[in-house]
Amino acid sequence: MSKKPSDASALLRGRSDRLRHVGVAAATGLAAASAALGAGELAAAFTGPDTAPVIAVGSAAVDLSPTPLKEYAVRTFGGYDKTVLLGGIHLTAALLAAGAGWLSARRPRTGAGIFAAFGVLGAWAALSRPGARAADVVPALVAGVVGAATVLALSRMTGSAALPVNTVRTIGHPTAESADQEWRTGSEGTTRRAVLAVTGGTIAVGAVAVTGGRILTDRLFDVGAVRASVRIPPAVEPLPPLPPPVRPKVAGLSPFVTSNTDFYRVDTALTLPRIDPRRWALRVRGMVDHPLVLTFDDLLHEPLEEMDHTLSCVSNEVGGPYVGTTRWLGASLPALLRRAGVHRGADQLVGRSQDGMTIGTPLEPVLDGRRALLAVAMNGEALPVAHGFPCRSVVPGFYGYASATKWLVDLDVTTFAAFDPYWVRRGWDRTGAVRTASRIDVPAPFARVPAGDVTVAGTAWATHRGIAAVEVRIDGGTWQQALLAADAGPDLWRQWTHTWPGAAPGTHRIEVRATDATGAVQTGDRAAPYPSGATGWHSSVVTVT
Ligand SMILES: Nc1nc2c(c(=O)[nH]1)N[C@H]1C(S)=C(S)[C@@H](COP(=O)(O)O)O[C@H]1N2
Ligand SMILES: [Mo]
Repeated sequence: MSKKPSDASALLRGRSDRLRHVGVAAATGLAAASAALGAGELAAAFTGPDTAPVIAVGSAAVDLSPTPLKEYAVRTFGGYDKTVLLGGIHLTAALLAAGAGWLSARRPRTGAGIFAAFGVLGAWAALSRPGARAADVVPALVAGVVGAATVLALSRMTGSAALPVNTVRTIGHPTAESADQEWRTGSEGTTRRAVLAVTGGTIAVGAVAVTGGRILTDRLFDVGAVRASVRIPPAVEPLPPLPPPVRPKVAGLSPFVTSNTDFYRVDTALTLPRIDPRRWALRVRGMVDHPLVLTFDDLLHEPLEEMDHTLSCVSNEVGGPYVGTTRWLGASLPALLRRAGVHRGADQLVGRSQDGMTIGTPLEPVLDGRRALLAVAMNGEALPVAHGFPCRSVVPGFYGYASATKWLVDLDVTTFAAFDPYWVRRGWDRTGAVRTASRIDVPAPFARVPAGDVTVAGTAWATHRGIAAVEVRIDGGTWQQALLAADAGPDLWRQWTHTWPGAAPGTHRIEVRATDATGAVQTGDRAAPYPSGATGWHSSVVTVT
């Protein structure tokens, strides 16, 4: 058949028309997804925030994602890694939903089947969560059913607006003109405008349900009020305030004690575990003579101890921000373990959190006389929810992943041979001892400073060993002793200052290295955080003007 110009324009019209059909079909998929997620969020108000489909799938994704990807996420997105993950899940869901909508224009049952399948996937993800109950599958299943039903209804409606069912059945593909005409008028009384209104309306209702469901869940599962009402007794022997000389007066140097709001947060929780301390209990079990169960009240009736301590994350890059100093208050962990009666041969203490995290600490150091806590407070207030309310462990000398279980519910006295905790299963070092680290805070990287004497200042830590010396060098020259501020104890970082005399105009590199109290000099060899903590000297490039 030869094509005349009129055929070509009809063809074009047909093409743009088909595009419009694809667009509408994709929109019905989005509308079904919106309705599905809305229904899922509303259902999660009954079963808990972590059972909402996106959260359940996201949490499963976090656990399944390979270590390099997790490391990349923490490194690249820092504290926003969770936002990026949830954004990614929403975007993926939107693309899949659009595809399912497009498919359902031709094959409504297949489209519906895709939504149902995602409901089942979400239910599986919810069940895979530690401590999951059977009811936790409800939000995802509800979402799947609502999504399938919505895509069926909408595709039927669009189908009848675009192509009368009998047209399709009897003569196959209608011509562009006839389709366009039907589309405009609708053979079964459904107009295109009505289809768009229903699709848009469904998207809007779904979005409102998502927001409403989240607000409702946050209200129903809020522990802010209980937390505010918790009265934490003072320490039996309160520590004196830290002496001012621990922090040199240099603008831009980090505060010696990190405020709770500025304290770094690293964990795998997409929604914070919200634990009502009245329903909380801590079990001590495993290789012990007397397994214990302590309520929050029991814990508060223990003699409480204070401990000043610098906590750091193994994922912290050289010079990075995942380190902070705080005054913890809590019950003595070694005292509790002694009461339980630890069996000979046990060499690992595994903390389990309410959200299923497992963190293993070598047992010997926990019992070697150092202070280690079941902390209930941080800087004079009950633990913030993000930092483990109502109780977390803290053992100086170890990175957080190997000592500082937040939302702690279970302490298992065991062996390294018998159990690999969460991060160890992912290849991280099972000991988790903090490496010596030092950081330049002042001048800030790429700062411009006037020529002459330049003040350099920062912090250094070798938790539980302590810092004996800090050295600074300029442009690879000889190492100069920095001036150490007062020592607040081996479990704390130590701040330092150094005067760089007669800095000349140009670009210069400042480097720092520390020596711990055992006399070991911080290595200059660069290593990534995986698998046992970053090494290498922090440096800062500045321009002297
Ligand atoms: N339940 C739970 N506890 C956890 C983690 C976690 O993911 N879940 N992360 C650990 C890690 S890797 C670190 S560095 C510290 C961080 O504690 P913070 O968030 O209070 O600073 O918590 C530890 N405890
Ligand atoms: Mo960490």
